[in-house]
Amino acid sequence: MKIDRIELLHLKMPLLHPFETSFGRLTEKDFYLIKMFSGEHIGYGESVAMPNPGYTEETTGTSAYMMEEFLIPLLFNSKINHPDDVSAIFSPIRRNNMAKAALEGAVWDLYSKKRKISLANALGGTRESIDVGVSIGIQKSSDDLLLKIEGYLSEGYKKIKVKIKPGYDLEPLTKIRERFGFNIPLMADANSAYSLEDLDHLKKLDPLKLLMIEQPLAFDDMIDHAVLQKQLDTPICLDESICSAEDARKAIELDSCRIINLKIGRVGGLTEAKKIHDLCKKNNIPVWCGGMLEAGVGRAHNIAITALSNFTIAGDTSASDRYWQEDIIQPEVEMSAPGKIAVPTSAGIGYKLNEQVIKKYMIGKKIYTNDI
Ligand code: OSB
Ligand code: MG
Repeated sequence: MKIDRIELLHLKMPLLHPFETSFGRLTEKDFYLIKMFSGEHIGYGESVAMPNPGYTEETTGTSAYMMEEFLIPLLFNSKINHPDDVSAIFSPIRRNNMAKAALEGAVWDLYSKKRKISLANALGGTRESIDVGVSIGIQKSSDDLLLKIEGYLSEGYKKIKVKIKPGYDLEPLTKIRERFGFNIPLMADANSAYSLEDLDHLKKLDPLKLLMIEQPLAFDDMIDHAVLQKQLDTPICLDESICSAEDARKAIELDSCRIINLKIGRVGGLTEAKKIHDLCKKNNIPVWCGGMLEAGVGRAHNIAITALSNFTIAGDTSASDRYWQEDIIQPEVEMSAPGKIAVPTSAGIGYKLNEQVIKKYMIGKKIYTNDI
């Protein structure tokens, strides 16, 4: 598969609602859309890095720099027979997983378009539709939070994930249980806001019977999470700490978590995501697909990987209209039934680009041609 040209389109899209976590507040998505040209086909990818290095070390700017300076030249200089080759091609570069995943995703899309199969099928996915939930940022008041949850439940979302931080945890979660009962699938995501010193406090979450608590401790920790898991009934789910299949293996061996949030960008691409999926399946660790407030192309990649069999818990990939006034794809991501999104069956990611919307939000464009 020869790549003729790569375009990096820099977009800034305002979020419909600001998204607040323990690491900051986001009002717009600043990202790169990748167009990869090969013969008559175009593959699409999206860089999911955030503008600031608060979630992981990468940013929109560092991912662009790594793509331009190192990853695109490596791709142009290498022979690609299968998208699985890309991780080996990128292996001289340490980490920078979101930059790698953005380009690798476009290669996977190209590959499936050339073979005229859906990306989900190319990855080995078998589901016709996926279950989806919603991740709700920190709200100004508990009333705002309860109102939002009521809306999402009525739309059919199958999992409610609430961001928490010290001082904003037991109270909102208790109010949710009081209001909606113990039957709603509820979980909390701390984005590394606690330490083992909070052990006694975190134990107070157990009676709330959360589906799981996501990444309570440090982003790069596995040992303390194992200590905490021993003391908690609530299953720990790791997000930030799992950046590779090797990380997943170690976390499983140490019993640092009982569930894994799988994000394509965080682990460096679809090939690595599939490896983690397979490893977790073998070890009876359920996975679900996390989100990075993606625009349509990233969202489409998430839907495709979620078609794999061990994605047994609803993910964070909500419909486009939860985030955007207008999305960059056609059709937009919509629920096909309450709490479900149909997995596209047409070739590649299964969505077309909406060039008009892209033009509206594009603030820059760089073109790299393969002269080799
Ligand atoms: O921790 O899962 C996270 C968004 C940005 C960075 C990190 C996270 C999130 C979310 C939102 O929780 C998920 C989404 O709706 O895309
Ligand atoms: Mg998370």
